[in-house]
Amino acid sequence: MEFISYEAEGNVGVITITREKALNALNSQVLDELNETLDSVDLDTVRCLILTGAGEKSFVAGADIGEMSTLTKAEGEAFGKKGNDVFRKLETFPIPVIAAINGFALGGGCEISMSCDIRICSENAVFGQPEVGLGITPGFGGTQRLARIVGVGKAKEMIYGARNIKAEEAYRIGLVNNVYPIGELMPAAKKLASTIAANAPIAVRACKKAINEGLDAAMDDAIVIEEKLFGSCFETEDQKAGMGNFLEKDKEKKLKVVPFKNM
Ligand code: DAK
Repeated sequence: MEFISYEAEGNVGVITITREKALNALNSQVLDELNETLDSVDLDTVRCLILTGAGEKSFVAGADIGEMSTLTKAEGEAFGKKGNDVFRKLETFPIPVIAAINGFALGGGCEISMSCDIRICSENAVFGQPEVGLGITPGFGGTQRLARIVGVGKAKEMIYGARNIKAEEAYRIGLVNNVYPIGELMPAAKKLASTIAANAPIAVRACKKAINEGLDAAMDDAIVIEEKLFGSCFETEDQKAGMGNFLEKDKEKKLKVVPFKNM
C-alpha cells in the first residue's frame, strides 16, 4: 500500500492515511487502498478502529481536486460512488471507528470523519464543506451526514456559505466529542478505543447496529430493531460472563469479557 498504513495493537487497529504531500487528499488510489484495508481487518481480534491522517497539519484536505478537475459527468458520478461505497463501509463497519482528526478536515475529509462513529480532534483542526466554492456539491455524503450530526440550520449555513469552522466551534456544535493538544490526540484516541474494546464485543457491535439502523427508521420500527439486537445478546458467552460476574460481585472478572464470536 502506498497511501494507507495499518497497525493493530492488541484489540485496537489504527488506519493512517499517508499522503502527506497533498495533505492526505483522497484520490482514487487512497480510496481503493482504504477499501482493501478495511476488508483485511481481523475482526476476530480487533474491536475498535482509529482513522487518522499522517503529519500534524491535516487529517484529510478533501477529495483530490487535481484528479476531479478533468472528470466527465459519468466519471464524476463513478468517483462519487467509489467514495460513497468506502464511506458507507466505514459507517456500517461491524466495530466502532473513531476519527482522530489531526488538522484540516475539509470536503471529503469532513465527510469521511462523519462516516466514523465518534470524532475527536486536535486544537488546530479545521472543518468545512467548501465544495460550493469549487462549483460542486459535497459528493461523499456531506449534505446528508452533516445535517444529521449538527442539525439542519447549522449544516446549511456551513455548506451554503462554504464556511470553515475551527475545533472549538466544532466542539460547541457537537461535530466532535473532544478537542486535544495535537500531541495528546492519538493517546486520547487509543485510550477511548481501549475502553470500548474492553467491553463485551458482541454487545458493542449490537449497539452500533441498533443506533445506526434505528436512526434511519420510525420510532416504532427503531424500537423493534433494538429489541431484536438486545435479544441477540442473550445466550452469548459475553452475556453469561458479564451478568454472572456481576452477580458474583467479581468486578475484576467483569472486565474480562470472553473472546468475540461471530453474531
Ligand atoms: N486535493 C489535491 N491536493 C491538495 C488538496 C486537495 N483537496 N488540498 C491540498 N492539496 C495539496 C496542495 O495542492 C499542495 O500541493 P503542492 O502544491 O505542494 O504540490 C499541498 O497539498 C499543500 O497544500 P497548500 O500549499 O495549499 O497548503 P496551505 O497550508 O497553504 O493550505 C489548505 C492548506 C487545506 C487550506 C489548502 O490546501 C486548501 O484549501 N486545500 C483544498 C481544500 C478543499 O477545498 N477541500 C475540499 C475539496 S472538494 C463528489 C465526490 C467528492 C466530492 C465532491 C463531489 N462527486 C464525484 C459527486 C468532494 C469534494 C471535495 O472534497
